[in-house]
Amino acid sequence: MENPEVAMVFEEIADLLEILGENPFRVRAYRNAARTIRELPEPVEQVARDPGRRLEDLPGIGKDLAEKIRVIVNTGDHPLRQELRQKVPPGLRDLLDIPGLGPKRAYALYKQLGITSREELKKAAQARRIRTLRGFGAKTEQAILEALEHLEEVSRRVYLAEAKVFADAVIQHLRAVPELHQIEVAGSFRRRKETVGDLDVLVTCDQSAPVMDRLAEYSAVRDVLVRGDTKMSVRLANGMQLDLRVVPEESYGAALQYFTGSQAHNIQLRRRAQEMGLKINEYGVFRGEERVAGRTEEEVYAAVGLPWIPPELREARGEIEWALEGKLPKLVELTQIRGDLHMHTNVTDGRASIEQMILACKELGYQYLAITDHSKRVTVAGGLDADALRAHWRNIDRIASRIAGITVLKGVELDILEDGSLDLPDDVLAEADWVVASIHYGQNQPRQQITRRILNAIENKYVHCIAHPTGRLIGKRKAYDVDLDLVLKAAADHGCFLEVNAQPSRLDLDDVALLAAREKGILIAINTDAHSIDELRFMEFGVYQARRGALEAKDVLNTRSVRELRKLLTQRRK
Ligand code: DGT
Ligand code: CA
Ligand code: CA
Ligand code: ZN
Repeated sequence: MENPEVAMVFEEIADLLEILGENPFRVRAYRNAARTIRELPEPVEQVARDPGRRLEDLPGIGKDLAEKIRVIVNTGDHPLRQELRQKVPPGLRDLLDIPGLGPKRAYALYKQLGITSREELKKAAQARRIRTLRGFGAKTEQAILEALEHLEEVSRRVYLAEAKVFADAVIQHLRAVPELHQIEVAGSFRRRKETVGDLDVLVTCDQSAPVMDRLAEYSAVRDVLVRGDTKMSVRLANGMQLDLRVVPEESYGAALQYFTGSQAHNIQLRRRAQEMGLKINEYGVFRGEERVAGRTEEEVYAAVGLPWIPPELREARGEIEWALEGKLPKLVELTQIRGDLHMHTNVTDGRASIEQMILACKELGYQYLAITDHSKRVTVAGGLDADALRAHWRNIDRIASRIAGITVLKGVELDILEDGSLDLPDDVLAEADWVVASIHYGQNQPRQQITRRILNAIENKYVHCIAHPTGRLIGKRKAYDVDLDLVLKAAADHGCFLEVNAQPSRLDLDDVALLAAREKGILIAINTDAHSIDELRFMEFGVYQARRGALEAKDVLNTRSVRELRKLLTQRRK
């Protein structure tokens, strides 16, 4: 079983317990376990089966949960989940994602109106029956309707990070077939889009039957939807569909190009081919009946007079013109990242100690890191006031001095308060090596007000960087109503850095904003905002997002050496 599948069992148990009003600590325990498993860099099943390893050594996993994990990896499920499902109608869980509807309210809707799904909720809201319930009102009813519409747009898609777990596993599984030659996942996955609708897998092989047999028997495959000679579709355990296509060797490059998309990019490419008297499709590039290219993607692009274009750029945003003019960017790569400048420790809401985070960054080969725990306003995370922060920094210095070979910057994630002021005074900020400022409260303020807040932070020379500048949570919460043009302009004018937050649900700034930032010469920090050691690995997804925004190494702050970095940080404060 893949980690997300195991995690999903615990997530469902937590949701159902919460709906039933069970002890919050018990609910929390299941959620933490789910998170631990999701973030584990190796399959939890492997840990469970290794006699030399103990599941109990994983963070947040006690004896009881370890036993449950063993049951899940052995049987694919846990009886507790089945038992809880008897008590709660299945659709009720889908109501929990709707902003403003906690488990209590979801249960009230079920008990009082018999609502058991999003669809029924929508009907009830449209019929104005929600507002008749105690504690619900017309405003809530309207908010529910709007949230439902937003969810319909984005649901049924999976975060890239989750899609990658399955894509990597399927590829590894299929590679064992001796008849298989080439294999690659095309589609939005290869373009590294933030969310993925389905996986489009292309293979070449001697015989397709053994490849398809092997896919059908894969543990993460829930159903085989269709199977033909050259195409097979399956449903994976997390609900995602996977299409497998067998293509001839001489068409592999053309198929890869076609199925990588995007559709808009392909349309532009096809138009260019037509202008040259060529035809381009998933089988190759043709002049009349003659195939002039198709074996490799490079060949296909070359046939229409273009260099190979990185998939992350294939969104019809000018990449073909760049290619023609020889101006394709040399996109930043994960190996060029020299440090991570946004992370939390267990001093606030992180899960690992200062020392553990430093050692983990060293392990990743970084030259530096910044520890940026929350400032005091973020009470839910145990944010630090001036005294506590100074003590924390002394501690960081003490611990860092014992660890050679990596530079530790004393930082803070500074809250931008509702009234536009900053959560800590300048004299405290001046003592920090690195300050990232961000918004956690008052996210629904009107455009002018929330934009003004961010501008205030940018105008303060002690603030180096704005973290997750738009605040969106993909599929869950829209961006603040912020005037991004003004923010970009101010950042450029004041030499303030902006972040790509690499959390799979954030990826904020997005690709379009990054393209604009690049035009203005704004330096971007790609940060994980890690709350545990394992989350440091999200850097990969931040880099993908930066690549989608056409960023090169020179556009990224944390590709710089520690010396250059320090110079830039000092410059900002002049
Ligand atoms: P997704 O799965 O919704 O995240 O997005 P994609 O981009 O993977 O889209 P998908 O799976 O529907 O199709 C994969 C690629 O195949 C797509 O990016 C471009 C190509 N493609 C599919 N259908 C068409 C079509 O009707 N016309 C053209 N030109 N290309 C298509
Ligand atoms: Ca797809
Ligand atoms: Ca598809
Ligand atoms: Zn943070």
